Amino acid sequence: MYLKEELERRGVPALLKFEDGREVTAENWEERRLELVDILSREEYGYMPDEKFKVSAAEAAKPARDCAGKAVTERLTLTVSGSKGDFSFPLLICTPAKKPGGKCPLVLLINFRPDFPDKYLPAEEIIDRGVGVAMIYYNDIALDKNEWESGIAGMYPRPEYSWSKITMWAWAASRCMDYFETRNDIDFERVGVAGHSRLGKTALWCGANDTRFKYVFANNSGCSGDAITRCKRGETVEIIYRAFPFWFVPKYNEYAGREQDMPFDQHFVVAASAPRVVVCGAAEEDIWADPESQYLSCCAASQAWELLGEKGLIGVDRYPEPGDIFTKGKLGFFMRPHAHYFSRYDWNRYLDCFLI
Ligand code: GTR
Repeated sequence: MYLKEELERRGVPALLKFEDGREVTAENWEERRLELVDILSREEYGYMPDEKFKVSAAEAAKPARDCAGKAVTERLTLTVSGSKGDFSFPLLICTPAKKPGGKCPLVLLINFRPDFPDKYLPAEEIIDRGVGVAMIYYNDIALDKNEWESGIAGMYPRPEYSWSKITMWAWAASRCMDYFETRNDIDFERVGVAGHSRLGKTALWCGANDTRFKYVFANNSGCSGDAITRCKRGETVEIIYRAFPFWFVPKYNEYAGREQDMPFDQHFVVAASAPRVVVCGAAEEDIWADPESQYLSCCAASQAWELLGEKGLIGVDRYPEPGDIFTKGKLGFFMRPHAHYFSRYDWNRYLDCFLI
């Protein structure tokens, strides 16, 4: 394990031990994985409603040729039906007009804006690599505010449902996946979920909950995302909870200033998607997220892939430097020069992993 001494110094909890003390093996990994999801639900992000939803899609506009005719963009309205009634939100899907074998891989971006294209969504470059891209706008699901009336938050309110805005956004991505499964032009072995910053946290949490996403791309997700919380620089539990209590369940705040008491750390959310592909992107100047702590999480989480006989993180035994790209294993990490942003450089790193 890379940076083993540093992980020990920070007192990061063991990944490969059950809460009851049993050893984790390749045979019981799935049981441990579900335990990780349960711990993170209980302590940090909350639980998704425990019911089966039905989804249907309607055209919101006629499909249009895009990207010089290389792509087709569909604007849909997805309706999710559950015990509390119907809930609808827009879903955009842009796929290559020519799909070899009639199918294409697809990345679902949970985005900050409803615009298409968008500065975080370089559609033509993605299409040119043979990949489709879908997008939802997170405020269409539930507002990024400390209120519980909007969107799905109003239909499944707290405290009756113990969830958070991050969990609601992740839940919506899974409902998109329900819909993708009804189509015959998507390669289900290659569907990924991506997000940046708070939505990078969301992408990780979505991958942990929904194994149908075979790729998880967490861009600059940092605190309460891919960064080890213990002894982290920049943002802490206390700071993030004070600013964004609604991203979490109230229990998380108990660890403000008491990170050492957490029965988990963020390598759990990274490992909860093992042995699927997870790639964590950091940015050199993003000290608030803390690239060193982001890399540490990958070092610790890699044990899950290795336990299963898979290539985990193929990295180095030191903290990362700008320009480092460690994406040869199924758990990838890279550190882009410059600041917090979802850049084309980042997309290209994710697409490199997607297309091998
Ligand atoms: C910051 C927050 C970070 C990150 C970021 C973002 O204010 O402290 O954890 O999530 O917002 O989402 O842009």
